[in-house]
Amino acid sequence: MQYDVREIASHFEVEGDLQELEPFGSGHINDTFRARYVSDHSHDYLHQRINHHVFKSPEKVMDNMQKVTAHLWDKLSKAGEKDPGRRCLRLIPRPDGGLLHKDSDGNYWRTMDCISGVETFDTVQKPDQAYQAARAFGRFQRLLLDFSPNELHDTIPDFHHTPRRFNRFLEVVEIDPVGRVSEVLGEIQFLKDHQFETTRLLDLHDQGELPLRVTHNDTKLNNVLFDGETGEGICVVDLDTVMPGLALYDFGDLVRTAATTAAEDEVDLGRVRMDLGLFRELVRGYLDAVGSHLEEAELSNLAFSARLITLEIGMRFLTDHLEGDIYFKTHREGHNLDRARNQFALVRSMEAQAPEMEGVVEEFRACAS
Ligand code: GN1
Ligand code: MG
Repeated sequence: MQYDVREIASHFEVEGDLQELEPFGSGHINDTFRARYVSDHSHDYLHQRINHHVFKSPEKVMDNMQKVTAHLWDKLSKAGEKDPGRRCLRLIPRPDGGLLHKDSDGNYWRTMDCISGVETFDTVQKPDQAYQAARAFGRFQRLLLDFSPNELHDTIPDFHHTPRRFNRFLEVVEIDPVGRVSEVLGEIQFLKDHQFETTRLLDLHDQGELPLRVTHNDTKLNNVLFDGETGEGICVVDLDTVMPGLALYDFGDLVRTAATTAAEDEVDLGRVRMDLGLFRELVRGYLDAVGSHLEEAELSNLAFSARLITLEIGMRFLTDHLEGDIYFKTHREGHNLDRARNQFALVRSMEAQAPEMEGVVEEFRACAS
């Protein structure tokens, strides 16, 4: 193993002796290990390396995470939740109370409880999972409605500033650092054809119609823990990017990953389709949890938000391909390009079904208000 996780783990207040250690999860940025500790009982923890090239200030990431989990924990307890530790992440400190350990190579590590008896999914296996995931993210949004976004750091500035992402993409096309531009002219044109849509949500925010909220900013399906027995979406994880943001980017990002049964890097583009039945479950779940608190412009852009964030993430994959794969982890040659093509196919499928998607939103928003 590349890291001395055993040594790293010794800096946190974990109980018992480390017995088993394995790489965990499918994230594109951080490295996560699940560790089993045994004393008179056995308990699992997660040790996670925060990628400090992406998160330039890990202390600020932890400060956000600590504040948000404390808020969620408090609200869950006050609402009578007997076991908040199943519905909210719990950070494990060092003996001096700090939440980070910097190893001898300059890597930053944190430790969390590993919630047991749960499952995660990279793709939806059945419609109820879409409903459950949306309800979990909707609940997360609802519990954070009274938490001021001003209390949080912008840990990755302009994270979902689609127009600035677009400008960066154009710069990279111009520089063509690794000589790949000529191979992807069709994909580049696809993005240029969509430029006019990239400002829509930020314009609405500037006009005062979309409020700044505390948002998750990485609402992939696999960031929801499902209870292994009941199938309920019980906990939202991966709080690295919790920041001030627009709720629509969160809803849209969930649609991107949970309204299709194809993986984000599926190369058979015939399989990459927005499934209206799954979209229906997502709208229903999200509005069940938080619909009555959303503003008019949030409700009326639910369908659009899915197209926008799918375009944005596809653009980020293509940009990374053009930069020589320096940001997202890749596992094969052309991986980022495969991902970008996949996302653009999904945008096309959403565009083809835009009226039907709007119809679904209309149907459920009547119940939400
Ligand atoms: C990254 O590492 P992971 O899978 O949690 C990325 C997200 C993208 C996602 C695409 C900090 O998330 O923004 O939507 O990949 N996280 C960061 O799958 O850039
Ligand atoms: Mg993430």
